[in-house]
Amino acid sequence: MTIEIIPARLRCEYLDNPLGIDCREPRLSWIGLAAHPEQRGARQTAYHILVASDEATLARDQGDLWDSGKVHSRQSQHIPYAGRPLSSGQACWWKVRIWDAQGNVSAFSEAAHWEIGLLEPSDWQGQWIGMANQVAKHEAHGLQPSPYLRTTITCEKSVSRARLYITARGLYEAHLNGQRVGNACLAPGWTEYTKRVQYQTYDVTGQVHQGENALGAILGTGWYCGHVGFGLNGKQNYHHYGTTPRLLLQLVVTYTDGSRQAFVTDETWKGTTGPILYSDFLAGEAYDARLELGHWDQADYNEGGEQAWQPVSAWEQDAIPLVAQPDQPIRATQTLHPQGIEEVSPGVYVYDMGQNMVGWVQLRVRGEAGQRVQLRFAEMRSPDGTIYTENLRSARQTDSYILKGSGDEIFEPRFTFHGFRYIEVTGYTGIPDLSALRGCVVHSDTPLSGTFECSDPMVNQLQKNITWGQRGNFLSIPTDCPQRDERLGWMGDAQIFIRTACYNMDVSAFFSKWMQDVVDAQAENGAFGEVSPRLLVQNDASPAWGNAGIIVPWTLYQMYGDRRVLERHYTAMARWVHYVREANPDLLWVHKTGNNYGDWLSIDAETPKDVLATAYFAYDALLMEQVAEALERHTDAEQYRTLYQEISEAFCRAYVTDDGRIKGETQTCYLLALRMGLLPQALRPLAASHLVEDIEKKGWHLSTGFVGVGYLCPVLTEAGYNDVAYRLLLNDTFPSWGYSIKHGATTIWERWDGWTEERGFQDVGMNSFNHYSLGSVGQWLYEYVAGISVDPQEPGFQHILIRPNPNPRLTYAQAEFDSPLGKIVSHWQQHEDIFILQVTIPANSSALVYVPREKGQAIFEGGSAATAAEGVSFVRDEEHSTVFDVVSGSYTFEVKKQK
Ligand code: RAM
Repeated sequence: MTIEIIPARLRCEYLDNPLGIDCREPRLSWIGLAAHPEQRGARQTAYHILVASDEATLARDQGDLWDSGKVHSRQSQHIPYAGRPLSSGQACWWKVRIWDAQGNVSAFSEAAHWEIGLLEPSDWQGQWIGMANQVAKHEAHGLQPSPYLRTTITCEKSVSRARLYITARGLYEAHLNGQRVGNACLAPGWTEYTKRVQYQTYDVTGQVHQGENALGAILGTGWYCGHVGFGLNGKQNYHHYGTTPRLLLQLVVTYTDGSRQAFVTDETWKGTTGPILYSDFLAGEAYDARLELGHWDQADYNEGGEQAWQPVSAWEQDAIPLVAQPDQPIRATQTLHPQGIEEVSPGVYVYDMGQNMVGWVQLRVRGEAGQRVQLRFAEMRSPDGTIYTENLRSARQTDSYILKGSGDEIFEPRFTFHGFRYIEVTGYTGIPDLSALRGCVVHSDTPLSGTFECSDPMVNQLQKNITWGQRGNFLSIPTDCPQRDERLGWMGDAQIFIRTACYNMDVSAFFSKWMQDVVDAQAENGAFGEVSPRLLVQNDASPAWGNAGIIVPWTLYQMYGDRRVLERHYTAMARWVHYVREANPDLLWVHKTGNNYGDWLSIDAETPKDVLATAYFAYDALLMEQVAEALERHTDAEQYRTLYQEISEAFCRAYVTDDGRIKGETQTCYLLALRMGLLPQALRPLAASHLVEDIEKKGWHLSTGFVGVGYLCPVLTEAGYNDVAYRLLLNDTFPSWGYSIKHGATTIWERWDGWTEERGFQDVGMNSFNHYSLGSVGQWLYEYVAGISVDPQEPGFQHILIRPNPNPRLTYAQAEFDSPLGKIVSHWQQHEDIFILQVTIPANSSALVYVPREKGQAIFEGGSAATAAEGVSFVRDEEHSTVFDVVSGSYTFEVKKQK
């Protein structure tokens, strides 16, 4: 017999071969691939994991750290390491083999590995260092020069392995022997710095050698002490956590004789300032190439040279824990080339990247020493073609480069990022052409995991805009916007968008990391924040914002099967619900409502705040019941169930009439009540019809804000108004997604009316053109149009629902999604006389497939009656579809329409 399933894509804690993790029982995952693509029903029945302390041992099929033995299980995700205790720096090599349903065993997979970081505070032997006095002396308006720090070290023996553990309060870029270390940007990333600071681990074996080596770093201010958030009304929006940046690192070298030596930051290091006059998130970077420090990061450098290097300031370590970064670093992931260039006035050039993007540009220029080129960044242009910067508020988003006059010069900033489509270039000698600039796209490097496409070009542009919005705003944390003086981790935005985000990219590690920030921002009284980390906006959270603390872990559990995230944060989640409940004994959420944003930025449709809040309170209870069940806390589950029922009843008594009208009568009122299941069965169709009446009254337009928009199309489809959902999707008159696209949007706007034909730009006080919230319709495209979703009873796509909802306005729609178990495909197309649905279900999973058909239409699969097809079993007929149970594999269902 030949094997049916083989293991692939080995991951540890969601990452490929992570270095320096600080989890003592990391979870191991793989996917099973069907050995033969045409095969159906491939599944795993057992696994065997080996973990060894080095590659050679593993190659001999020995697991000196852990040999799981043969374990009868279909589980391939999140299997906790259960071998010998792991200590700091331990390398772990692993592989797995699996058994299929026939009892055949696969070969062992390729080897994968992970490595433990520095687990104990005492592992860190160095001191924090910086150039406090020197940089503070030069600071103006919160902008300070970047310190360059260096030392030389001597490795006495030949090197077999070297690891650099490094972090900063601020940002760092590490250098070793003339080379930059790694390709992470804006490291160590943002956390609630008062509670934890992340570090990174780099394999620098190839960069360190026997003899003298130079070790150094450049520091930036970043979230720690640079500008972040509002600078409105002269408010100081820098020095949030400290005043000058600091570095802490430890280079651990293992010699070929097995001995080890650690080199650390301490008061023997030297520092100076150099060409980076400042590099700040909001202000941008100013760089004077004439002040470059030559080969400062090499061993033979003369510290007494042009720029005097001075002793650093040093500080002992404190009690704030250092933690390994658990998610993908921020990286420059792609390069965009400008699409156009225009001289808008003499010497003022405006470049168009063709895409509203986040990151920076690389400038190529030639000229004389001392000449200054300035780059200003903007999302939009004014009618006269000049860049429109009013919506940036106090963020200057300006880079400047002073030439050293040495032929071709290339400038790329280090510790800033901008949100922009247009770049204004001034001070360029000669006439710049398109090759003078290239755009570097920068974001947390979450791998793409999904695609959606259909026959309507506008919808395809919408999908692109949603993905670009996600890309640009996922920078260490989910931010609201990347351009103006804000860029904060708004909770409401994140919760409404997370499901869409999960389809587009693998955000498992990213959101697991952020959930810790959310809990770190939780107050003593149990309240989550409006933003996490809790910066500038200090008050406790609003309805629909604080609820992110429940919705985010719940979604991670659903989408990735991550039970540990629920376990870890269960107490925090329960404390939040308790906080709301204590303050609202009547079960209508009217007290402790924070800034009470309501259905933020809706269009002439003010949803009563208490209605929205109470619906979310009920939703908390509903989700907590399911969380408690998942964790087998049955008594808690029972209590949350009761709470949910009681809130629903209170909601109905207070806000719902006998004919299903809801106080406020906005679209969002109905959406919330329907989505959160608050109405008695009999009132649901009535409420849905009131919802549709309102849409019709508005000329078939939506009026929802940040909150309601996420439920709009899903609720309509579920309630039997799929056609109305499509109508809203395909609309291009105001307000609609299509309206912004018709006017050239390449990202999702913060406001439906960010720009309108009648009034032009909205209020400059708050008008971002790159905000993902209104893009939460992406969930509906994947789950309802293409029809891929997880069976809530079997999280992590162990069981899949394929339930497309076609509409005559599209001839095809197709989604692919790299689920935790492998690729899922749903692709439908319809022609005059036939509807075809192609489905792929990954090995080790199974699905219920809802094939749309009208009464009397026959369904075929692979040419014969579907009921007779291999791997397919008939479940039931519904009014508009037939439901089949299918095992893993690829299927083509055809429904022939009667003429
Ligand atoms: C603004 C932004 C943000 C939103 C808050 C309430 O700052 O629109 O996205 O969450 O308001």
